[in-house]
Amino acid sequence: MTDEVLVVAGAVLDGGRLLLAQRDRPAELAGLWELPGGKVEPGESPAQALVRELCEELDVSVSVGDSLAGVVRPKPGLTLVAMRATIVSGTVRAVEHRALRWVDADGLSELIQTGSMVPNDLAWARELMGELQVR
Ligand code: DCM
Repeated sequence: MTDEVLVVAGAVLDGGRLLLAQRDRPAELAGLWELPGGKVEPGESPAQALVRELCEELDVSVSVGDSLAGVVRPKPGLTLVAMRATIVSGTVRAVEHRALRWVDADGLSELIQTGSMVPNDLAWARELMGELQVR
């Protein structure tokens, strides 16, 4: 179906910390934190889309690794997946987001508990918590 939307988000981990981005839009999500990413365009693989999106949103080049287990289907026609990504060049900056933040397990836990995560991203946030905690 042509109206199926696939969104790919990046789990950027570096030195035991996870990169989160604070949304600026739409109003109902503004201020909440997410794994940065966006829609897979026709003809792109999810990995290609993630490289493009993180270049546009964070101004860095990344290499894409494996997918996280969680697949989120918040409504018919919308599927979200997350893939691991490693920065290969550049320094992240918030091009499209309100702010960026590197969190450890405690920082992520606090954002989850205070309802500060984009709801769709909670599946991955909980999955990533485990990895941040074992370090
Ligand atoms: N989205 C999400 N979590 C993310 C990235 C995106 O829930 N980490 C959702 C928000 C929008 C859609 O995917 O409904 C498209 O994202 P964007 O507006 O960033 O292109």
